[in-house]
Amino acid sequence: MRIDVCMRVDDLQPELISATCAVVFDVLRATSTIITALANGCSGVIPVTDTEDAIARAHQNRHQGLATLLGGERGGRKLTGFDTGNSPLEYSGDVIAGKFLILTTTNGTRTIEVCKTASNVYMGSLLNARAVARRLYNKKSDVTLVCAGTKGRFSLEDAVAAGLVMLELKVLASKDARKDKLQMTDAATAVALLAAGYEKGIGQCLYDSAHGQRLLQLGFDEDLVWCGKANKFSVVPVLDRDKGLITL
Ligand code: 3SL
Ligand code: MG
Repeated sequence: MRIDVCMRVDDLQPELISATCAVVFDVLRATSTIITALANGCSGVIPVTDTEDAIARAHQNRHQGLATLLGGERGGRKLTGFDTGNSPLEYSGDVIAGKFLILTTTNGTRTIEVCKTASNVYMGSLLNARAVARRLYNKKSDVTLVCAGTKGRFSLEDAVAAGLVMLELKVLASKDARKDKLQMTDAATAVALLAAGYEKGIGQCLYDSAHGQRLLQLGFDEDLVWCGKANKFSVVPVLDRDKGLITL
């Protein structure tokens, strides 16, 4: 199994990932939010890139009698008229269980859209890194770990989460007698080395990152604590590309 890493979504060549599984990482905060919502009983997340489309999709869902929340952010802040923002802490079980979530965010939902050409599209973050590694290792197909980045720039926290998945994959491979288990590109080796540097406290990468500092300025201190909890969940959300729906 060959593992590559795309350091920012703008570098992704959609045709090159069509034969691979893709894992989307937007640790701060879209994929952490999606993972939290689904782990707390959300019926499904519909990622939408455009705010007007998100509003229309929420109307459509409600018209069909489906319990639905409209969530999302621009500039990190909840959008006017939306039910919820993009903080994972807003999606506790009492709020989200049994409901669909229409979610639009600046980088994360765009990255999910771009990855739709992949054979399978999973959601990854620090919260579920071990579970993602297990799913990928069992599947044995080639993989592209796709870091969303922030507005076209590299984001440290996404690369560290991809690296944590790499470290977990290496643990699985070390226990497996098969030869030729992991073929890592230089990018995959780089993120593994990066994550290994944080092994004693991986959540620190959120405080070292530019977007983490921006969220602290906006008052989202608790989001950094939450998003830094490595392997809190064993769920691996997957996108149904035809329905545009993410479920477990
Ligand atoms: O860009 C995104 O998708 C968001 O996760 C960014 S924010 O953390 O909500 O600002
Ligand atoms: Mg981000």
